[in-house]
Amino acid sequence: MTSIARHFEDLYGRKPDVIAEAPGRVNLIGEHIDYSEGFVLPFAIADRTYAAIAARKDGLVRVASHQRRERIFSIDINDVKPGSKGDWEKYVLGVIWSLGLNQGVDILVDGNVPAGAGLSSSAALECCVAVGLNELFSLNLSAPELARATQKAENDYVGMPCGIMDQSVSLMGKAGSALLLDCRDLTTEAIPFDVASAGLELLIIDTQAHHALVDGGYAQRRADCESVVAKLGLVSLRHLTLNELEAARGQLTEIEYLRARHAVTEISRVMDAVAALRASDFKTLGALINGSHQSLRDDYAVSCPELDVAVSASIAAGALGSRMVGGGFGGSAIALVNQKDIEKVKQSVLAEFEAKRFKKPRFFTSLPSAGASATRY
Ligand code: GAF
Repeated sequence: MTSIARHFEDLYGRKPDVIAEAPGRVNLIGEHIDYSEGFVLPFAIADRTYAAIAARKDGLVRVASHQRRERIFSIDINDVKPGSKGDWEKYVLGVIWSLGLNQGVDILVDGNVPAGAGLSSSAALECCVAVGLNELFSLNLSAPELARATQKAENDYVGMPCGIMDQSVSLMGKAGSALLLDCRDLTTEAIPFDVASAGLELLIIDTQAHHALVDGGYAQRRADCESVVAKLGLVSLRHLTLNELEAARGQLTEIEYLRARHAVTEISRVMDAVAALRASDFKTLGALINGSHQSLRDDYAVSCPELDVAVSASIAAGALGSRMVGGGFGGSAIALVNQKDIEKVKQSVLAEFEAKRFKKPRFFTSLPSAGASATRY
């Protein structure tokens, strides 16, 4: 018996019906453009969240987490609607609500996606519950439909106005590949991402920084982009070229101009990164990763001192490229590094963090891994 099934049985006194899993993610390039209908190139990491689920015949919903001492949270299915009680449980309840479930369930979650590191532990949680319920109740929803449902859970139930990238890659990631995702229609293409055979490694640096700006700053960036779209009469920033943006500069505030410039240039960096990967040109990929960070730092203003130091210390120690990943204002950076330079890069980052009296960073690596799955137990 897997350990989550054993814990489920100890907790709820019966076996689960379904066991599901979903990974966290790292985004190689294409940051803060999913909500502008852009293209992104994330991959699913090996770390994942698991959900053991059993149907109930009454209307009771019970949720517990192995990471939170398996304290059982109970709520009637009729009360599962936005504004309900719950803390982290809202990520689970939101999925139950957005899938329109009308009967009770027992759920236990467990996992090893580092929380607060900008590796999408929340998407992993939502997606493992979604694929588990999809299997248990034979909902027959496709991965893009589940992505929309889990995004709705986070937007409307949890109250975080995230885009569609994290849930999509958690559901549709492919082992060995980064996922080129068109955020307009959720079509995907697996782009082989084999750093190891090129003698490289993708280092993940968790800065352990969490700045208060996170929620308000994210929503404000979205609002700035929407304002540009409205002023220029566009469908989304995806439809804007750099020349058109320059021509329209006078209609925008300086902030709006800079935010739009990030979106437009980041989309073209994603396309260039795909071409570089196809040509196994990791030097160019590294330069594009650096360009992404500069744009996120200067035009989009979502970096922070800890991320900037992680990036500059990595590059100074020989990384081919380095940038912040995810929403920003803290969380993780990535660095594309020759295997022989890994220790040097880690030491360089550690030394700079110590000199600046920042909290000690954590290091991870991960190969691109498979997306979510669920099996009957
Ligand atoms: C967060 C959001 F959840 C994503 O939708 C995306 O916008 C990302 O920040 C920035 O690229 O992870």
